[in-house]
Amino acid sequence: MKKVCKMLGLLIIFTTLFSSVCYADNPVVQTLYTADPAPMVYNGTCYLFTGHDEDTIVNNFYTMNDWRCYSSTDMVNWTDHGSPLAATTFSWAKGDAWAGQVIFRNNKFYYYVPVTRKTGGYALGVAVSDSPTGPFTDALGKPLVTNNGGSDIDPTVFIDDNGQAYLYWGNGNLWYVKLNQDMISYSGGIVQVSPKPTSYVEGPWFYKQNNLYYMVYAGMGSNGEDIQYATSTSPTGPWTSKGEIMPSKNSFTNHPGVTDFKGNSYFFYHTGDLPGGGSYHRSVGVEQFKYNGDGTIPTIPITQTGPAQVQYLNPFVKNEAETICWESGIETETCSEGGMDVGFIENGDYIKVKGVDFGTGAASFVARVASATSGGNIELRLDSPTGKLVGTCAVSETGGWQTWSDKSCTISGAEGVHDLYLKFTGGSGYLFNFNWWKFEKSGTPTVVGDLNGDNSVDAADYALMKKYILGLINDFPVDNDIEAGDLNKDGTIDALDCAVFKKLLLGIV
Ligand code: FUB
Repeated sequence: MKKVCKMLGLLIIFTTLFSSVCYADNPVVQTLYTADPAPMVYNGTCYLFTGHDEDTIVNNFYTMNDWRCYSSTDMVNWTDHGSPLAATTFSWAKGDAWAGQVIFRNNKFYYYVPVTRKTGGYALGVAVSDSPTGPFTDALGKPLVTNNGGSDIDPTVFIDDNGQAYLYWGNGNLWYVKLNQDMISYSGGIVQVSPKPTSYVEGPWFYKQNNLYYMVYAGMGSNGEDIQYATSTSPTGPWTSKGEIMPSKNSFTNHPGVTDFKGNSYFFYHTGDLPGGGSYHRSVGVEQFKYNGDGTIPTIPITQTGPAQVQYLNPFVKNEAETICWESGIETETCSEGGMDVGFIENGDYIKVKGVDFGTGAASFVARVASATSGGNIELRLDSPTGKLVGTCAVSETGGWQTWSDKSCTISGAEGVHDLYLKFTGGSGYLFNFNWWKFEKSGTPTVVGDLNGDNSVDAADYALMKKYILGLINDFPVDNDIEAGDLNKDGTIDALDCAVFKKLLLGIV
């Protein structure tokens, strides 16, 4: 995967030098092949669960061992959370981590997936976790649904306004059950949808919008699977077919995932568009769309640019190195400090982070890095891998690939909104690993909690914080709102910061 992305990076640099083509943002993930997208919005973040086509294809068929999780708050920069669930989590499963979906209920996350059974045939399992990023564990120790072993794949789950949850699934035919409140059992029998939506094949995605139920699915198109949809005024049909939304591209299959996020509607799909791509090496893409006035879905073109960014990225808080819009050459891996880090960095590799708001300017940069060799440099460039150099952070040996240390450098000329390129340079071989980064602002350092800028942290600041949480004010008198108000350092100002503030005033923290 590393080599093919590097080739694509070179191709894009070449194209950019000789034309006005922008750097691509689709496919969403370039570090590995992803398929079968399943978005889920939770707590102001869009989580994207995907399947994972392995680099090495076995028996010229889908070779899929685990699922992956990514998240974004701006729909262009995606943070890699690694693998929250694998087929091996199900002791009764043989493999084949095909298309699944996650939903939140009962203060837990439920992951519905198809796998092949050790005893033969496909079945649907359900895994559960307290966190959207996992790890998920098998909720039952046995399949949730075994119906028609050849066709029990691609579960989609939806909870209606009255609390009734539905699980639809199926290849060739479409079935559903009504899930119980516990989400790991169902009542009533398995119902086969008849008639099924026109040319239904697989990959259903079930949801409701403005009192209309939507069944988006992979149908049989003229050149492999296309995405079609049907609607109904009832969660159990009958379904009225509405036609094609998107064809397949460079892959026999396509697979839909639809969600609203921060007031926009998004359509996820997969293609074979990464270098080395194809039917068994797919990659997830995303497009923004608008429903027509009558609730119908327009035809959605597959683009390289993807959606517009919904909010700029704040460089003055800790940002994970694996928060990426586009990359060339790098890979991600599990980090000893938690989450993931960026590894396998070689000379010339880079990470693009889109739409970074430096405001009135950055003065310095700090990176959390580890290196077992002589290290290298992080060049901080604006708007392209060869763009304006605003700082160079030297990374020396730290004593091991997971022995982490902070390295910093001064910054000059980073103001306003830019795409940030973290370009890695150095000798040959792997240079260093990269966990997170952060810029510091020019000027007087912000006092955390001093929201009115009077150089003290007191009840007047707490009152401002409460007004902010209640939506009565949109910012604070100080310039560096986030830095001053984000007391728990999670990148946003919310009720959690208010709680920390209260403890601060009471002298508890
Ligand atoms: O990824 C394996 C299978 O291919 C999925 O379960 C189907 O939806 C199709 O995308």
